Amino acid sequence: MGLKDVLKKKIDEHRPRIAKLTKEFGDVKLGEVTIGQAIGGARSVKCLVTDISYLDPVEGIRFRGLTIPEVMEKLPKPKGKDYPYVEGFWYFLLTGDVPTMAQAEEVVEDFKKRAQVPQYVIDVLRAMPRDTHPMTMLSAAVVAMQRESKFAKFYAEGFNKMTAWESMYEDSCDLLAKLPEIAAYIYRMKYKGDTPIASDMSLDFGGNFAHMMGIPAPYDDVARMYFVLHSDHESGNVSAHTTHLVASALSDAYYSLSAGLNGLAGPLHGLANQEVLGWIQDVYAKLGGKVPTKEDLKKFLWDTLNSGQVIPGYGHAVLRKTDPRYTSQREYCQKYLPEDELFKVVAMIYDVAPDILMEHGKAKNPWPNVDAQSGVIQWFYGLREYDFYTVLFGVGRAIGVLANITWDRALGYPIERPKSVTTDMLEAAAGIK
Ligand code: CMX
Repeated sequence: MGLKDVLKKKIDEHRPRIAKLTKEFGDVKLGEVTIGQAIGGARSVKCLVTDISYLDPVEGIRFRGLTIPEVMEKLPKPKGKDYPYVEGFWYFLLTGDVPTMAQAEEVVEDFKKRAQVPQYVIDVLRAMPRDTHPMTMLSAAVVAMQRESKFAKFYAEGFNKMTAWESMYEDSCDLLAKLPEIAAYIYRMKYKGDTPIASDMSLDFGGNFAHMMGIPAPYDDVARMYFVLHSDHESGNVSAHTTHLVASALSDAYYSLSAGLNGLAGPLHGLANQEVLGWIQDVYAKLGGKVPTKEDLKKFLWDTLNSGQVIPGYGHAVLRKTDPRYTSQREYCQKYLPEDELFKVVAMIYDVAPDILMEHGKAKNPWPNVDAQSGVIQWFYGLREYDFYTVLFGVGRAIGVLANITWDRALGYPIERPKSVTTDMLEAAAGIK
């Protein structure tokens, strides 16, 4: 059975569970909402459902029940490579089944048929001023392709709730398969003297991306690792939630992903990895262009905090421990670039920042998140244009959010519409008015 057939079976099995919960247990309470949560970004309010990934505050992310090391170990890898096929990971996120090598390779072949980027998308990119942020370019390229949407056509021709997921799945595969070429095109056009490299259809998602970026091995494995790590972080983060929210209006995958990418472009979310590297470089330059002493570094961190800035790459809205995505990349650095000066600075920040953040007393989580490590690896392999880093995050994040909106349609989730209240109402609830 191919991926779509396996997915259909899973959807048919899953639908009665949701129907039963809604019909018979719809009134069961999951929690209460406080004034603090209503004002404070709905932190910890349990009102989203996803089976693609779950974020435990202490343990970190599990994809379909597997930890990051388990995913990296169990999923099929291209021959001679250390990290799994992105296509196999897509299979895994959609179905919850670890694919066999043959199943993963079937998706690799399927993606190749979907991968060609229409010329008008290239024209759209080329028409934009070259100093446009690459996230703006990525988002624009995605929404420009909306005319390709099979879901939108399906809706226009007479919508059927039971089969709507099929065209959402088709759009998601079409879109995902094109992202490596779009991202690499933006990179080569914007930063490498407008020298795009043609796609090599003999390669998988990660391999072809590295090839089109013009960066030799092991960057293909770095790309696979990076895309898997950044794919999903349950549903409440800005990019995942935005994509889900927009899709809940029956907007198609192109509209929805483009919106999610715009959220990812914010400095408190995906843009943080660009900010981290700029900040680390600043640390490095200001402290003499060498690995600083711990004392100098501590002072620099305090200066950052005292000037009202956050320490980028540290803290998290849900996590309360070191992010396993950070750990995974740290292990990569320890293996492949232990002597790299920037990695040494990053490692030293890890030694001193948590204590300082604890003493500072504001951040609920003083530990690093994914963004504190990722830029250093990219820098090491020559990808030094750090405003591009969020684009890499965006390609990875697309895997998770597209899997989610395919399931959203499969389970017929309704349009999202939480209720708002006024400040007067809050004061009345607080008994002060
Ligand atoms: N440095 C300094 N102060 C920090 C901090 C940090 N790294 N992290 C949180 N704080 C501060 C907050 O700004 C907030 O201060 P105010 O009360 O003055 O507003 C206070 O601590 C409480 O915040 P929190 O509840 O711990 O964190 P939030 O859930 O509000 O925000 C996050 C989470 C990630 C936005 C925040 O920790 C932050 O700004 N970190 C730096 C940016 C970053 O690394 N973002 C990447 C997130 C990863 C991802 O995108 O998945």
